[in-house]
Amino acid sequence: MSESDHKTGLTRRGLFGATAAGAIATATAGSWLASVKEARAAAGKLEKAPGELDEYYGFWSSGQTGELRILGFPSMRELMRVPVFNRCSATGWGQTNESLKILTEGLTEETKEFLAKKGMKTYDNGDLHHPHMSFTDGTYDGRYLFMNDKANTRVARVRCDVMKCDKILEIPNAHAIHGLRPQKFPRTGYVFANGEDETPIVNDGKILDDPSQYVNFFSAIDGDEMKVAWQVMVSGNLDNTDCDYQGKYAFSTSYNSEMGMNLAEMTANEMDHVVIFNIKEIEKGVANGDVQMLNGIPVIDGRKGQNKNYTRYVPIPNSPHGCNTAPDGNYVVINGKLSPTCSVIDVRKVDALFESDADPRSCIVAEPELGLGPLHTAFDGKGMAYTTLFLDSQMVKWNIEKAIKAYAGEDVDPIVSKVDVHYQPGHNHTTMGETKEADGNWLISLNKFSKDRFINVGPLKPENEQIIDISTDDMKVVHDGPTFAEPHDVILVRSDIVNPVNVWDRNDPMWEDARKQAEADGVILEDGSDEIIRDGNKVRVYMWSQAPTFSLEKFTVKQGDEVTVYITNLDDVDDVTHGFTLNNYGIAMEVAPQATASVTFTADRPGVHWFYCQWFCHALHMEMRGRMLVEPA
Ligand code: RUQ
Ligand code: CUA
Repeated sequence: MSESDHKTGLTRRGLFGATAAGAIATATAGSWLASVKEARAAAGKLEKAPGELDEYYGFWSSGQTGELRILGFPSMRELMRVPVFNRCSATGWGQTNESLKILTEGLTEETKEFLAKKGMKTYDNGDLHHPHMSFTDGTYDGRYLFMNDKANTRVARVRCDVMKCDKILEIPNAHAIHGLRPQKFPRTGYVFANGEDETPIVNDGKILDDPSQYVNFFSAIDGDEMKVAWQVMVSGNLDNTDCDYQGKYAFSTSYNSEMGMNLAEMTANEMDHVVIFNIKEIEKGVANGDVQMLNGIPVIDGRKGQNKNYTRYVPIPNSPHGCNTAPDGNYVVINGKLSPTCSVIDVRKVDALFESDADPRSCIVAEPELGLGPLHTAFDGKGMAYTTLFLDSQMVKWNIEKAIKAYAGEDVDPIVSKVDVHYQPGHNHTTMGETKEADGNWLISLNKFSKDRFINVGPLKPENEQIIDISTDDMKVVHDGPTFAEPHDVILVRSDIVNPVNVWDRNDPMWEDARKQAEADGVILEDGSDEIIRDGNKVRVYMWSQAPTFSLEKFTVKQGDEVTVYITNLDDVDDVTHGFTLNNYGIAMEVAPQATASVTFTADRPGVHWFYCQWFCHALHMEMRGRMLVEPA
């Protein structure tokens, strides 16, 4: 590519066709400078002076990185990364006994066996798409965050009091959990989770290339217990999901109602569908035993043609994707993706589908044509909807009531304005936008491509996130920020709703096992006593840390011993986190104030091995170290 090609973006045009050409056209000459100035002025509202706190928590997915990220919003300062499905070198997630318990206890026996054969205890990767907070009465309640793993069919929960993952559940029967939403009313309650990939009901290899026997599963997880409450078998695949504000229905988009196995087959039909799940009817069916038990889970048959009151299939134009309930509680917006439209379901018309066998499409009250590639919609709580247009690289603002009028035949244009975003937006989100407390302050666009937006870092580019001021009708992009793979989805939560602690509770369930073991060994974790307990070839080393020392300057074990090191951080001062890193043993863990962390390993390398604290905690942090002496066998 020549220099001039680069400047004019010809390669982009080549790659992205008309879409990129549109984006380029807007970025020319004087108008561009003027808009930069305007954007700067508006961006002032985002800035936070040193020490100034943000009004919102942003809970970000990280896609294929597998972690949850916490940002201050609107300043976009990254505050924390919470390891969930990934491994974390800083905190020891995936290595400490506490995290391994969480990462393994929710796996199916079959998966455990499969992993054990590879010498693994759990998966090392995940694909975290959709983080959502628990609800009470239609708004966030600050208890938990739930999130999916598309890669290995899991759902995880993060405790908002400590911002750590405390449960991970593999979802049996289903394959690839994609869409996920917590029940909004009366509370969470259920966490609804879509299975995206179709497979045989019993997927043990007896049925292989016979798609006519493939099904898909919709799961309702009990968010308090973190157990699958029930599943519904459906026709077609399931993409995204959301539920109503009445506690009656959940909605899932299906981009492959054809049950096709390749691109041509998957996009063959003019119409796909949304599956509507009737929660009360399904609960009744489960209670009455109208189920088959599959891997210990009651499964309702809600496939097309069952003619029971569990599900309804509403035809929707080709390949719908996002599914978003408006804060007024009346409308669910289904985003067209391949169709340039969004379909608006009126929740009040859904009863009739179940009670009177009304035409399934009778619940659709609007289908505005918005632009190319509508993926997700956000709301301001004032009757406006904001939809990402992936192919057009735009955000479109539209009026829901006007769209309804236009659908009814009135001559009104629901589209208020469009703004270019850079480039190819997927999810978007407004502040509190998926709750009844949507406040209409800010909109964020999570863009899949950054291309030439930043200095070049090689063939793998960052994604790009943009904040849009929606206080005026002509939306203004007021912030660009690169981010690593991949800002799939985000929620923006008013900061007063989230109230984490500064110091751990000594009796936290997180180290209940360590506490029990210490008790059995006659050790009291919190009184600062250190002990080395030998139990055959098992050695348990209990020590505590207080800046800038470990209670043991050395401990001795024999080559081949199975060693468990328990460390309790006796500091109870905000932000004095210690760590334990054992050199050349591949071991590191975080020990936050008043926490206990433990790690088990085999001391198969003889010699002197220093351990040190890897969290800078004190002027004498470098001196916070000790030795493990391993006697040769
Ligand atoms: S889906 S980019 Cu995994 Cu959230 Cu729409
Ligand atoms: Cu403790 Cu560094």
